Amino acid sequence: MGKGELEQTLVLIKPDAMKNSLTGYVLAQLSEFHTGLCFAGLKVVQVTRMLAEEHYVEHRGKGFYSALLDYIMGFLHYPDEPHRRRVVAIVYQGVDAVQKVRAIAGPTNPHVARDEKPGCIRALGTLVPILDENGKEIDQRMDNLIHASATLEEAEREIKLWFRPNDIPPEMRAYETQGSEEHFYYKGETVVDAYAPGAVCILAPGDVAWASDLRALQTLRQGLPAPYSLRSIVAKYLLNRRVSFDW
Ligand code: FUP
Repeated sequence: MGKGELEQTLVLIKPDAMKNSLTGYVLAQLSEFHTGLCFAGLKVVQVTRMLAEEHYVEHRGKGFYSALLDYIMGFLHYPDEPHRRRVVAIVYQGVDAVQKVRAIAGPTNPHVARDEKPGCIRALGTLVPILDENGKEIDQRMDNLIHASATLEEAEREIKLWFRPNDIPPEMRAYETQGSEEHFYYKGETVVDAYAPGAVCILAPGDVAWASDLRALQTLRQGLPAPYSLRSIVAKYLLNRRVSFDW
């Protein structure tokens, strides 16, 4: 497989698309027949706050940030049905994967999408005003049905944020992997090498990890600064696990 053919991008089918039964429509729009792209990974995720915060880290502090987290976690579309708060996360692979998917997704703002690119997926989305405690509009939330990585760099960051290597068949992994030779446990915002009550095992000897994660974990365990935050590494290992405490 050539380098270009290994290009990957992350797509999230968000809770508004799930609620409106648009999953099949999105998959059809992005199908191999239309795009030449194929699945490298696909999973159903109940989005934790940790994952939501890391995914949208560039928007921290903005007026719509809190609403954006509630949206991707499914609270807004499924307030009374926690079991339905899910996102479908997909890694698409193939030539020009990032640009092809962005083109079919369309502009971020659904109103702009309708004006500028009728027929794109996000043209079916909507805008929701965000109000302050006095009912004054302070910002707007864009319910735009899908996320699609904007650049190759974002795609790598996002795929490593949502997917473990083992979620993707070995021949389809686009980024360097490495086998762990040690245990790594997550405990109270730190990484440690031995189990203690409340600790969660992230990696065990023999497990396959993204090489960049493993290097960062080793650095963080020594208390040194790493290029990636601990939460951006461990979030994917905490997905869909039923545990006694919340993240
Ligand atoms: P995109 O890369 O197209 O997803 O766009 P951005 O990274 O700029 O925005 C991320 C998400 O924030 C979008 F899906 C929509 C949401 N958003 C709002 O809800 N309100 C805004 O004012 C801007 C963005």
